Amino acid sequence: IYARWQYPVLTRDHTPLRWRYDFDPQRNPYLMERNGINAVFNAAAIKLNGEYHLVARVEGNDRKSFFAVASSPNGTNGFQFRNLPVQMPETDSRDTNVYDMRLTRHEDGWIYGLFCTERPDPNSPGDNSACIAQCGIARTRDLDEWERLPDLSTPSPQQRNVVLHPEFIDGRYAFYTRPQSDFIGAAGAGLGWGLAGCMENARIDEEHVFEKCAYHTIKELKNGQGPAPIRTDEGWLHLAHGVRNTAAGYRYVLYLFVTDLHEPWRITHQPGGHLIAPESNERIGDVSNVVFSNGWIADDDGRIFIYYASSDTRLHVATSTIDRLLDYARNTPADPLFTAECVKMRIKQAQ
Ligand code: M1P
Repeated sequence: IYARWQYPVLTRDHTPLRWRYDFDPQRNPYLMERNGINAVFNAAAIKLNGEYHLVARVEGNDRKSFFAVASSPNGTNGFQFRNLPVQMPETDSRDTNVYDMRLTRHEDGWIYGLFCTERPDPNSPGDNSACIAQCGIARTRDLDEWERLPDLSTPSPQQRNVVLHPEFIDGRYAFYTRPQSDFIGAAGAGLGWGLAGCMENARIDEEHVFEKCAYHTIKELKNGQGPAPIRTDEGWLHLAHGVRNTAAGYRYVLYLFVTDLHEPWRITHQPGGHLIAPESNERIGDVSNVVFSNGWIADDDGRIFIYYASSDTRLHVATSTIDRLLDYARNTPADPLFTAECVKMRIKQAQ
């Protein structure tokens, strides 16, 4: 279905040495690291001016994440970070942490970056575990200069994994959301859909869940939209993550589905099970047994570059084509939800 490339495309060792070391012998006589980087993972992706660009989540040893652009001439290797990380403007309410950007080249002409902004919960002062996740919005033309816009407002108390749809729907901006009851929990919910009149003060008044979690599936506990969907002749191709709970903690896998071209909230094909699950070394990292994707690139020749991170630690690429992924979506059976049906499905195929 896809080719998994052997080596990660980005790791913490790819970050420029100057971000980590002070090379002034007066200030750093022992040449020791001053600003360690813990991980480079969950990257947005876009092809611009013939180059493949990632806006990676770079996490310092101090646990704070920031965004940094790394580019490659071919999309599968040779990614190099720009000299400096992104200086993301802030709103009046400072971001404690920002992460997991999704880039959308919108038909209005802007490139939007939607990301999670995390802040302490003002209603629980002193409780360090009480925090609020919301969707931050910024836009750019070149990935260098960013204009920050007000956060997205939705009926849900918290949001993560919000993604902007690339086209207007009924003249309005359309969003994939992930309503949450609290910071971690999205139990029983699913992927939401909502419309807003503008991006300068984006506000969704009605949010409806169109892709629900389900018992004994790969998305039993929660799910989240991956990158912005890709337009194909047969519908919008979506990548998402599904999460289930286990004795060893949460397991994150990636799955694919297709929605109608004119009604992008209506699912037309949903193959059962995962498309990508953690394998070998990918299973181990800061948050083990996780694969997560918020970036993919559809090239002009039909190739697709799927950038996925493993265990919140490093970033990989898998390559496929639109044709293969559509064939996968069309012909892989949906999850029949019952063991006996799964057996019947295999017997039918074997005969
Ligand atoms: O640790 C796994 C992932 O957890 C969160 O994703 P979700 O909100 O869907 O549970 C995010 O923090 C993500 O960055 C992280 O990779």
